[in-house]
Amino acid sequence: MANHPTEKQINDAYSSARERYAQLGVNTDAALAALSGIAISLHCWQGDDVGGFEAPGGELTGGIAATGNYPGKARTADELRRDLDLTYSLIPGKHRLALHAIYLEADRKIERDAVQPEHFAGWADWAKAKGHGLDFNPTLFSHPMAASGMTLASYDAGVRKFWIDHCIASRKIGEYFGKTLGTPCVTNIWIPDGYKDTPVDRKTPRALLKESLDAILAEKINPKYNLDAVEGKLFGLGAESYTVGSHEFYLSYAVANQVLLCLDSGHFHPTETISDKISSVLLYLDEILLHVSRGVRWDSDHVVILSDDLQAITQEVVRGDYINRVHIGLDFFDASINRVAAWTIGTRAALRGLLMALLEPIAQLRALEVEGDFTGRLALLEETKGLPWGAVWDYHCLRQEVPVGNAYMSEIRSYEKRELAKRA
Ligand code: RNT
Ligand code: ZN
Repeated sequence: MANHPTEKQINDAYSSARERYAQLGVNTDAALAALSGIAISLHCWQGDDVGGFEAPGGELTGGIAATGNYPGKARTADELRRDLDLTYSLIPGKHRLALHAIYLEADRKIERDAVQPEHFAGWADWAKAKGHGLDFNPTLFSHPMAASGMTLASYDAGVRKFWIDHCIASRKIGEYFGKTLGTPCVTNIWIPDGYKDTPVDRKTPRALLKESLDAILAEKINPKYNLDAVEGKLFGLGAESYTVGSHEFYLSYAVANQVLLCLDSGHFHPTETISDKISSVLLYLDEILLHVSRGVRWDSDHVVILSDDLQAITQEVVRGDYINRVHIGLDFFDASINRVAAWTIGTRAALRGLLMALLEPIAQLRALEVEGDFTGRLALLEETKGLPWGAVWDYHCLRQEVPVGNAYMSEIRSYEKRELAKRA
């Protein structure tokens, strides 16, 4: 197709980009080698609007919402895996998948507190065959036991016990994934608990949540197989006034118990960024999990794009030398566009952000900063935005045998006709 570059054009553009970067002391080959080693955890729930495959499937609750009704959402695990296979084939590198407990496979109804590794054997077999690591999330929403809006922080001991058992069962599934695939599974706990209106007791639900988490994490699991993470947030739909698992709650909990903290970019005040938190948190924790998302005016979970916010996150990960300590997961769900395209665009954006960060003339920037030459620092930072990083990205895609530019759209369009259109 005439509107995509030829191999020669890509190679030529790369050679001149490589020279340009070398003038600034940046080795583009080393940057690409580093990028190739980063596995992003794609979130399964973009593929079906956080529906899952429980029988019977329920309505999405918990104060999160997928809006839109673009045709073709996956109705079964096999359909979801086919969609994911196409997605991974359009993204350079080897990447992971984050599952939620509601994506189990069973021929009868399995209660959440009874989920077992066997219900995820189909996923583990697939992941093993395709070379993906797996991550996991217990699902504490879209369920009658979460109807009150409270789960692990409920005043009802029976409700708490049910969800504690679900989370314990989830950690065992994480352990199974880690053992089967030879790469640790990050099992991330997020709960929706909160109040729509101002409570008079902010203390007791938090004390109950702490007690529940202690019970869930009581059994030690080898971190070679499973790593536990906890995810806080500011508010949810219907829980505007009080969220039990706030940032301060989980930051404290993670530090005190040395579990991973999950920072979701949509879970803070709109002008507050997670990029500024990474270097603080990693002084006190070995590892963290990110949920890279894009809130538009609120925690809306739009598809990740190459925004300033994303670049600030990737810069922090790279500049801080944190690549091996930060698990990068995605968390968005847009049902108004093609779901395979949503994954592809969002993941490619995250990788492009990482590449831009890996290509920074960081030695020079640091020297300017240490010298106190903030004028020079600003000038060079602005200059880097116009450097030919796009030529390096195209070359990377070519070498990794994935579509260059938005040529991935023609594959997605033909898949849409061939497969998605048949899903009524
Ligand atoms: C919700 C949290 C959580 C969910 C997923 C589906 O606000 O971000 O991570 O998006 O578990
Ligand atoms: Zn999240």
